[in-house]
Amino acid sequence: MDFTKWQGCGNDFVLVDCLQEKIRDYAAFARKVCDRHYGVGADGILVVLPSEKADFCMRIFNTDGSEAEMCGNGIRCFARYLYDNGIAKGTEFTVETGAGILVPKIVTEDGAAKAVCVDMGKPVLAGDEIPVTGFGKGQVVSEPIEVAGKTYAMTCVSMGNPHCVIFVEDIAACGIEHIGALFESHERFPRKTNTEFVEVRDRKHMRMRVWERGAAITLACGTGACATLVAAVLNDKADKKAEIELDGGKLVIEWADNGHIYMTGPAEQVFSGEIEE
Ligand code: ZDR
Repeated sequence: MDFTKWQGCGNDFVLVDCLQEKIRDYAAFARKVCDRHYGVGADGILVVLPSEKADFCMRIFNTDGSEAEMCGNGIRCFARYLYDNGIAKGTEFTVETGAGILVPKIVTEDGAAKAVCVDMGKPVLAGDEIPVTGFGKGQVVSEPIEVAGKTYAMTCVSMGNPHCVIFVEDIAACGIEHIGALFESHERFPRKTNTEFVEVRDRKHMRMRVWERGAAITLACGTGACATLVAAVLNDKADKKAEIELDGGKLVIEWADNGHIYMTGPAEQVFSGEIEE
């Protein structure tokens, strides 16, 4: 089957266009192709499918085969694939995801795609919808969570997928490689969680590292950057528009007056290939 390999801020994906191809077992295929030694190597797979409710439908599977509701870096790659190959009509279209119908817009310069700005919808803040146990319908803002004998202050946000944001003084010393997995499967998170460790530089700049559910440390996380901006605003640490610096690049995130989050950043095709399922 034909595939293309993409990256957005170094968060990388194998994209299969299932308007043309067919994958029999998504989970097994994701585990196989995402493997960096025995496969193509990626943080997840993106699948293009037809939709009855929107122009297209996107599904995403993590390296461990689990399905995520949404993927911020992924949807920019997904959108650029459709635009660059003339599959989408125009620069703006609708995509059905596990986080509802989202609207990516290709930002062009002299007709060529430069970046993608995605209307990511409204963040979900009710504890039981994120989901985080113990807060009912209330928000989870700077609440204590104990991990490896230490108490952290967590702020939780769903962008369709669950995020737990932890503000730290020194990101280099936060120990993400040891504690990330403990947050991911903490009993507070019935569907597990993505966790962002964030150092606030000033009200318009933050530095973030992510431990992704089902994929471990990755170079970037689009939905995680959106969750970070929301968490920083809720804790009065940042303005409603800020630049978030990830290991693999920068994203601009805005929480607009209509309540929607807009994420702008790059998406690039790296190569194309063919693989057997
Ligand atoms: C974090 C992510 N890469 C993005 O850019 O939003 C999404 C990947 C899915 C994530 N690992 C999850 O929610 O399981």
